[in-house]
Amino acid sequence: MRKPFCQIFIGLVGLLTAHSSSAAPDSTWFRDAKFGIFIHWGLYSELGNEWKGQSYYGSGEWIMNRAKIPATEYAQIAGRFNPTNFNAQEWARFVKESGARYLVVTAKHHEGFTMFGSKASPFNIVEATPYHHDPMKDLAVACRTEGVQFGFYYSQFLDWHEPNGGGNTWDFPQSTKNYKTYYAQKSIPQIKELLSNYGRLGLIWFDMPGGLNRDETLKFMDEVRQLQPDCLISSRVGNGLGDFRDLGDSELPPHVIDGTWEALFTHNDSWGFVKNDFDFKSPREILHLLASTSSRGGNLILNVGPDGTGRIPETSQRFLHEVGKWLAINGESIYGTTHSPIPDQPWGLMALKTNRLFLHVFARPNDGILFVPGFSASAKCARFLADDEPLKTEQHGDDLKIFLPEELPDLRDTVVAVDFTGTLRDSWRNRPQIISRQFDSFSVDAAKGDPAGATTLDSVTSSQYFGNWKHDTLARNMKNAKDKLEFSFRFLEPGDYRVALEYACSAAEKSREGIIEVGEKSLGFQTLLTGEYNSHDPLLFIRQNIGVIHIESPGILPVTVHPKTDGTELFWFRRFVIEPLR
Ligand code: JFZ
Repeated sequence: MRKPFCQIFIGLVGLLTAHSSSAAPDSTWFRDAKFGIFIHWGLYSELGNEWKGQSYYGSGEWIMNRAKIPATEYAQIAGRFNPTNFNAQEWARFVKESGARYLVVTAKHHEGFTMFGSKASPFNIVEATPYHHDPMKDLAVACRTEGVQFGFYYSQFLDWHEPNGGGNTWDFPQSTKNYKTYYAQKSIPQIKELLSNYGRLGLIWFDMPGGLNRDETLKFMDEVRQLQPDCLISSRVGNGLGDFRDLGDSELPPHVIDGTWEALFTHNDSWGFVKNDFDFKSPREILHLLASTSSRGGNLILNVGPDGTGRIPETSQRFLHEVGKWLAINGESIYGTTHSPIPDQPWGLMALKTNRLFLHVFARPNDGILFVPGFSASAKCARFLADDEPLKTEQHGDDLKIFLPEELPDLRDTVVAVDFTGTLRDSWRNRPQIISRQFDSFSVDAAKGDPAGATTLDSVTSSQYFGNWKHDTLARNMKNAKDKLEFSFRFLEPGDYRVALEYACSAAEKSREGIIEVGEKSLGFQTLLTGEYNSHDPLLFIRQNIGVIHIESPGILPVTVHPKTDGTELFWFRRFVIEPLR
């Protein structure tokens, strides 16, 4: 009796696995890599956000859409696209020396032009430009030589060149479009070319899904799986699918996120090359982004935009070289780590590797004492990664103190490695926020609070230049007195502290009364106008000093903010700023 049942069962499993080649591939290499470089490169790189004598600001790869350039006129740019400064070895070495472990390059962006040779459309770099060469072939080889994982970005739905592609309604009316035709004739054939002609790909980065339902997306993914079962697929394939999750552009999550994910930032304020954009993030800012994403359990992919000749901006080269030098010394604290069991501290943040906790010290406390709360294991030894110098430690229960010298090896991010025995309990949430006299100012973000009543914590998107998105986690919907945001603050030292609030407030909310309770003490305030919210404009915040509190003795105090009376929304609350007064 048993045997036939077993056979039926095995037969069923066999059927299921044969039907679907969509088994998720192993993403270990990606999770361990932690740092990737993104390159946006296309015909838009030739324009640099200038069209007919006019300068545009913000994401340069959108110029065709913003200037509503007719597809036939835009296509003529290809006739002068000749990237003679492109050097695949140099690009691959740049990625390698930045300390990044993977490269993602735009094979086709929304403009519809492919940076690789394609039989599916003549609108490609080999056929339509004087360059007559496939740079992606060289790049794939160069990356493999350097040991860098290689992947393509491919805009699978938006294609402003094609009548049936998504997005271009200035040339091709919506009513005439047939997306199925576009997928069948260009998108899927080109994806097959990418997966067939460039060797093994680490990943394929789809973007801006459209036109497909869940089943169709699964079928679409299957096309990839069949050609390269190990190739990871980004979540922007759509319908909640994909092998790793991409956050919103320039979004850093306030908490640990489980699973495999990637935060994406660009080095200046555009993805594609922009002539007038010199707003580059400093090496320090990049290092902080990298440590922050590792600490929350994810990857950082940082974009650079080469110009139309194939040159990566000199500032990007220099600053990423600095990042690479730091990683050569401190890489152990990034690669292969898992999220920190302990949340961000006033001095910096942490990441974990089995029995070693890495402390990224962004700022030295003025008394040189690094305070690590929630250290539930036993610390054995602590040292700088930079010079192996052992550091004195003291542990009282879950409080660990590490004594730093006067000078730190790296003012941007000094890494302290702490070896321990036992287990570090995961205590990211509901930890008291440390406030002391060790710094001049302490920020406590709304995201660290617990909403009560109708209060919600929301990621609110706003924009500076076009496509330069900003994200803030804000406490909202605090309308009635019982709609609160609750924190606990741990004051390490007695003294006077100023409490300030940072928030946005529209006309409807203006002049509402609110209360901050710190232990027994209560501070009243009235909201001030900052302006109306519009996702395509910057969201402005005010920092309002509320008052001074006197702390008699060290300890943990509950801190709550809420409206004084029932009514309209109080404000959109971003953070507390606490300053020890001297
Ligand atoms: C897309 C592109 O439109 C843009 O040009 C660039 O390539 C960027 C990396 O990706 O823009 C997006 C896509 C998704 C979100 C935001 C911008 N999102 O989910 O927040």
